[in-house]
Order: sequence, then structure tokens, then C-alpha cells
Amino acid sequence: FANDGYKLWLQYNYIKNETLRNTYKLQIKNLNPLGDSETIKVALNELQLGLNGMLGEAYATNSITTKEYNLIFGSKTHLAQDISIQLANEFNQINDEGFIIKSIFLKGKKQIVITAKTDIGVLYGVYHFLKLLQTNTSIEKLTIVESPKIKVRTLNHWDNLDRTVERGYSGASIWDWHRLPDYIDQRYIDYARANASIGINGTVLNNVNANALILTPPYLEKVKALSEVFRPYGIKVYLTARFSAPIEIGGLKTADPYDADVIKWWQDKAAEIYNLIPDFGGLLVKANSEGQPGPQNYDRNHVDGANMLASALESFGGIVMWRAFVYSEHDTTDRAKQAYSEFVPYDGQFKDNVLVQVKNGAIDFQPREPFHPMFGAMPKTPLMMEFQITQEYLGFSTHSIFLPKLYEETLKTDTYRKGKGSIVAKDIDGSLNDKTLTGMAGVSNIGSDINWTGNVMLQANWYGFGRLAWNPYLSSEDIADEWLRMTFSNEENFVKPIKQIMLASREAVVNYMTPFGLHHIMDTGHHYGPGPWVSNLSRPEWNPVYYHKADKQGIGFNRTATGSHATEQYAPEVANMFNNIETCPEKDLLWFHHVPWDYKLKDGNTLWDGMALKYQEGVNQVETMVKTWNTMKPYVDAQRFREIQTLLNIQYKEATWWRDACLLYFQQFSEKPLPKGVEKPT
Ligand code: GCW
Repeated sequence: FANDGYKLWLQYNYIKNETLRNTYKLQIKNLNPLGDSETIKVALNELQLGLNGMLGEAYATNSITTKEYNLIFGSKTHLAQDISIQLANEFNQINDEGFIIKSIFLKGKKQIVITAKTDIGVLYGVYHFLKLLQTNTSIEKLTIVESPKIKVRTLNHWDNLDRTVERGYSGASIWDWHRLPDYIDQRYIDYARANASIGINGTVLNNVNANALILTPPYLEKVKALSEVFRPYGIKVYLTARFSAPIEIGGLKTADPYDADVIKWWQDKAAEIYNLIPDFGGLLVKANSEGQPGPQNYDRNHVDGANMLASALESFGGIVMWRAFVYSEHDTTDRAKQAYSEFVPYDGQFKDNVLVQVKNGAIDFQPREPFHPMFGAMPKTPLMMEFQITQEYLGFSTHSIFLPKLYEETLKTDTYRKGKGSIVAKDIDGSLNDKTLTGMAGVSNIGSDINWTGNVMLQANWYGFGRLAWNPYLSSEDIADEWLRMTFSNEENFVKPIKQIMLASREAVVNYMTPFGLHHIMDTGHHYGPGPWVSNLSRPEWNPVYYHKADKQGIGFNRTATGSHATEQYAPEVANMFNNIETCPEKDLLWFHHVPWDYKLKDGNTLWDGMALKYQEGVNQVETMVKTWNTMKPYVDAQRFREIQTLLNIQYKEATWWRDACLLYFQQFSEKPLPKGVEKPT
């Protein structure tokens, strides 16, 4: 009944290469934990589990022996002086969550030290050390000094209290509210291990479309129980706050942020929470968006709402993450402009413990979006990145797509807000404008499925999100490489080809769903599969035709100076580039321009032919993915091999569905035949 899928990237597979295994054994002879905090116990357990798995040897602990090759791990306060002196330089380079892994000599004997300013830092170092072995890296001469570049690194669970998960495709919510607080599922512990191993230090337990009940005493007891599981792993719990909670569970008549009773209600609530959970992280709020209540219901603005909550949390060290994903039903000219218009004028007015949480693009988690114009545009307001890990618009958990490619693209894009080189990552890590509070959130793809994410390949997106939240400058290629080695195998014949298909998978999905900047043409409501045609939804901007605007002349959304003017929300350099059809990157063409069907693309094809060829290319890319995976049987256990194979076959079928549906639909406007090389729809 073994299921390797459950173990995520913490497989700790036996290292079959005997030379390598023996080398490691020689270099790790004895474990020396320093201190006895819960976190150090966790670190020790993990080392024992990992080393036992990989080296086939049970490691006991001893105090430092005079012999060589002790693995010494503990925080600075516990280090003997002859060790800490040797590490003075490294200690100057790390922050509170950073770590040092170093080979040193003690009385002439070689030792490895994993240390940090805090025990959590030590735990991060231990996971990093285990990763070295998991990826078959030499530990002969180590000097590794690492610190997270972003402070708040959270998963956002859109989990409801009835255990449904909004936009979740991996089973039910892992939070078993009914049996909490007394029953602690092993999953909670393994969830914490997985997150700590990649540096995630916060979890927002419930949906942003919030139910105020989470803030009532019975639920807070349950939240407290989870916080106790997570604490040794450095993970804080956060909750979403329904803005109207004072009415719904507080018996007040209003939730007006200027009302004295409302202010007091939130202050009392904060005190009640911190009394139970002293290190509670804070509140995440979706207000005045998609029907959620908010300050605008009382003619107040985002600043009024966010600051009122921030004041309540401030003395306890809590933060407010106020979402910028807003769009009202009143202005339907261009939904992409609304967040910027509603937030940028307030730059500098939010309290110091408020982060404004912004999705990577201005519409909604599409296969490709230009970066959100708010990035770089609010120099005095900390902006938190929100990525979606769950695949609402990207084929749910059926389609295999490696999302760090998408995340990386956004993070590395230049906003030009402070001249060339002002990339999005620099706004997120605070370096662009010296912001001290920084954050990145990922909307979780985790559920109760045995393999957590419904598709083992999509574990890589949870993993990759965590890695990029730790260091937003990492390359998606390095992330894919280490994830594959940890999750499956170090065999080059496996890693190389599978890495290639992973790295190509994002572009494949763009090609067969929304090439050239098309967006939001998924079937309405559930967002699975193609649906570019008219739907009878109540709001025009929910209708796919609103986004592609295909007609006999051409296709695309004119957001330039002759259209919706959305380009004006970018820095002049960027706006000019997008405005001019010649300089607008072709990958974003139809996002910004309404383009004639016979417009000549850079490769000489007409737009219509080019589009058709892209749809075909996407299908071909998935075919390559299928074929490549089919040859990997020798490297993967039978169950994971078959599951991934089955899902890839479905993805292939559905890529052709996308191609055929979109081309047949758009052909009624273009009135042109399919070019050579594109398969005729059957
Ligand atoms: O992507 C859209 C989803 C909603 C979601 C909303 C949001 C949680 O369709 O399901 O609500 O975004 O981000 O608030």
C-alpha cells in the first residue's frame, strides 16, 4: 500500500550509488544537536529520518566527541566559542531566519556545523543539508550562507469551513474542523514539514471569501491547536477576516470602520486571538470585491478599512494583508484598470503593518498576463505578491504545467519605475524602495488527495512557490532540477528530459489555450476547457467575448491610448512599448491591441495563420510530453508512473479540444482556411 506520492519531495530514497553513499557515511559520523527546543527536536528527527532513508543507517546522538565528522547543529547561543569565532563573518551576513552550513576544523578535526541566529534558521539549514544529499551534492567543503529575501511567505488556503475548497482540485480541505481541536491528523505535521523544508513561514487557513464563524471561540480553539502543531516548524497561522464580522457574529448594527463600537469589537477580537495564539500572524482581507463586504459599503475607502484592522493588531505584532483584487460592477470599460485606480492614489497612507496583496496580473491568474501595473507604482506601500498555485484557469489538477516558469517571468519583468532594472522582484523583496515589510503569497493547490495536489507533477508548483518566496531571483530551471532529484531520481537520463518537458510545459499551455495574449476564454464559471463564445452571465466583463473582442476585422482588446488607456498605468517606457504594435511583445499582442486577421507577424505569417500554428504547437508540445514520459518507466515507481501517464494522456486530448474549439470558433470571424501544418478538427 505504499504511496510515494504522499512523501512529496521528502522521499529520502536510499542512495544506490555505493561510493557516494559510503562517502557520505564517512563525512557524517555522529549527530550533535545543541539545545532541546521543539524545533531542534524536529530538526533531529528529520535528520534521523533522512539519513536513515538515504544512507541506510540509524544515527544516534552524542555530545561532541573528539573524533572528526560530527554534524553539529544548533543556534548561535548554543555554539561553543571556538566554533562561533570561526563563523563571525557568516553571522554578519544572515538575518533571523537565515542559516550557515560550514565545514570547519575543531582542534584539528574536521566537522560540519549547521547554525543560525534562531532555531528556525537551524531547521532551515538542516533541510538544506538534507537536500544536498538528496541531490547527490558533495558535502566535502561546505560554506553555505543563506537568508530569505522576503519576510512573509504564506500559503493561502481558499478552504471553507465545510471542507470544500474554492478552486481546489485535490480533494477536500485538509483541515478537519469537525475533529479539531483534539484530533491532530498526521497530515498537519507532514504539511508543516513540507512547508518548513522550503521556507514557507505562514499559512492562511481559510478562504478569502470568508465565513465570519472562523473568528468565534469554538473555531479559534481549533485554530490554536493547529498553531501549536506548526509553531516548531516556524509557521504562523493567519486567518481571513470577513469585514462584516462585527454584525454577523458581534451583534452590532454596522461594520463601519469609523464606528467606535466596531473599532472596539476588532480590538477585543484581536486581544482574544492573541491570548490564545501569542504568535498569531494576522488577517487577510478581501473587501469590496465580488460581493464581499468592505469599507466602501459605508462610504469609506481601503485605507480606512485596512488601517482600522491594522490598529487592532499592531500592539500584538500582527499584520493585515489587504487584497488589491477588486473590481466593481459599475465600471465595466476595462476591468484590468480597476485595482490600480483604486489603490495607487492611496500610496503612503496605509499603516506600517499593512501589506497590499496584489495578484501577478491585472485580470485573474491567466496562463499569461503582463505584470500588474501596481508593481513599482506604490513606492511607499509594501506590496505582497499573490500567485495562484492551484490551477483555476490552467486545467485544474489534470494538466501538468510547471508554474515557476510563470512566476519567474513576472518577477523578472522590468517595471522601469526607477529606471531600467526595476524588476518586479525588487519591489517584492523591498529593495527597490527600501520597504521593510515584504511578502509573497501562493493560493494553495493542496487537498486531502493522497498525493496532496491531485497530480504529483503539480507538487513542483508548491515546492517552487516556496523556493521563490525564499529567493525571488532563483531560476525556474534550478528549481525543476532539484525538485526532480528529490522527488524521483538523480539519474541524468531521467532528470534531463523531464526537466526539459517541465520547462516547456507552461508555454505549451499558453499555446493551446491563450496564445498571443488572449485571455479569459475558458468556459465560464468553472473555467475548465475552452469557451470563447458568448455566455449569458450577468456581468459583461465575465463574458469571454468581452476579452477577445473578435470580429470580422480582427481580434484582441485595445488597451492603448486609442482604446481603454490601460497602458497608461505603466511607466512611460513600458507604456510606449505596449502602445506601439511594432514594439509590443507578440506574446502580449492581443492583450493590448485589436489586430487585423491579416496583420503580418515577425515570422512573416498572418495573425490568423500564426494563431492557428500556435494552437497546433501547443498540441505538439503536449505530445512530446506524453512521449517523453512514456520512456521513463525504469526510473519511477509504478503508481506514480501510471498516474502521471494517465493525466498526460488526458492533457493531450484536451489540448486538441482547446485547439479545435478555439480555431473553429474564431474562424467564423477570420473567414480564412487553416494553414498547412494545422490538423483539421475532427
Ligand atoms: O480567481 C477568482 C476566482 C474566485 C476567487 C477570486 C479571488 C476566492 O474565480 O473564486 O475567490 O478570484 O481571488 O478572490
